[in-house]
Amino acid sequence: MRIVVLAGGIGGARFLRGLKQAAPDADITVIGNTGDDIHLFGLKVCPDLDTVMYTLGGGINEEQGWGRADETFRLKEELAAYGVGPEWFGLGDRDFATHIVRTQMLGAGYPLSAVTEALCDRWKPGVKLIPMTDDRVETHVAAEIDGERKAIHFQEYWVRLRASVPAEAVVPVGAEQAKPAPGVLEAIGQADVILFPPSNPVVSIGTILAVPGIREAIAEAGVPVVGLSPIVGDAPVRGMADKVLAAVGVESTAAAVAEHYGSGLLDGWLVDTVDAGAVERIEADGIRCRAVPLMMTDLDATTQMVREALALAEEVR
Ligand code: GDP
Ligand code: FO1
Ligand code: CA
Repeated sequence: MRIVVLAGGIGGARFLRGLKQAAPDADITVIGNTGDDIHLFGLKVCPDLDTVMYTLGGGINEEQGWGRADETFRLKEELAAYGVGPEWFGLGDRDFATHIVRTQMLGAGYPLSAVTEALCDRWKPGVKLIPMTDDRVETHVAAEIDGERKAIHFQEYWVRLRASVPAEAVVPVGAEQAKPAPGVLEAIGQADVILFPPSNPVVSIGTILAVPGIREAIAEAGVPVVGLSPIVGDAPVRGMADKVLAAVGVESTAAAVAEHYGSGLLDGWLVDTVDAGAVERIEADGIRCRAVPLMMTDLDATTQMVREALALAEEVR
């Protein structure tokens, strides 16, 4: 079975671990979000691609969900001693090596998709990980900061400000001109099922869908498209997705997120059992819906979630 997954960082990566366990023989292609990418210290950092790569490759900091296990911050300290920041973004020594290799290869002319493949030669994530695009896309957030309306990089909004001010707009800068990376449309066209893990609907999956051609290819693929809600009990399980959902006028409920994707895109949607009351409304919108436990507390719970998603895909096929 060929499975395509659109993934952000932590939510996507943890879901993928369950998918590998639930469908060990499947051919899995992951289309990764690159809107979170940021240039720091002259290096290209791809947080969501790295989170997927490290999580599936056994190098992730499990407690944090991002960055490397057994990490140190000597280089960051030395840079800070020169007064070189930003101090608010925690790049560790081990992680730095990834960004150096990536930046060197990009400088030599390799596209990000080829660089990602080369990095995965080391980590062997057991899936084909492709960035959504080889072109530069950067998510910016418009917000009022210190009495002034500004557009700042998504990472500055998320990590430095902890989404503490309302986001007025979320803009995937460059997306309109971006082309899907090689292999993205082909994987969608050959998929037997397409899954939206419980990733951020705006800044992870929304950004991937903003690359012209990807949304259309999914809608026209003619195979089941099934998503899992990242919102449980009217709040994100982790992080501040409610802040970016508000910016696009979507309530933080499992039903509102399903409607945001819409029945033109989604065939099936899983909500957590605490949101069972929303099933009827979602089905009335033309999206087949089931309420099952959606907390990725451990690998077995995650694997069971994935099985439910694959079962729903068979129901709507
Ligand atoms: P990020 O790029 O690291 O922010 O990760 P993603 O975009 O892939 O996923 C973030 C989303 O995952 C958040 O909105 C969380 O609510 C959701 N999430 C995290 N853990 C869980 C979980 O155990 N269950 C569900 N349903 N959602 C989760
Ligand atoms: N998230 C944080 O909250 N603080 C950090 O200092 C931080 C550093 C960082 C470094 C490398 C990397 O791959 C990810 C990192 N993240 C950090 C996570 C990440 O940038 C965000 O949580 C997601 O992109 C939000 O979607
Ligand atoms: Ca992310």
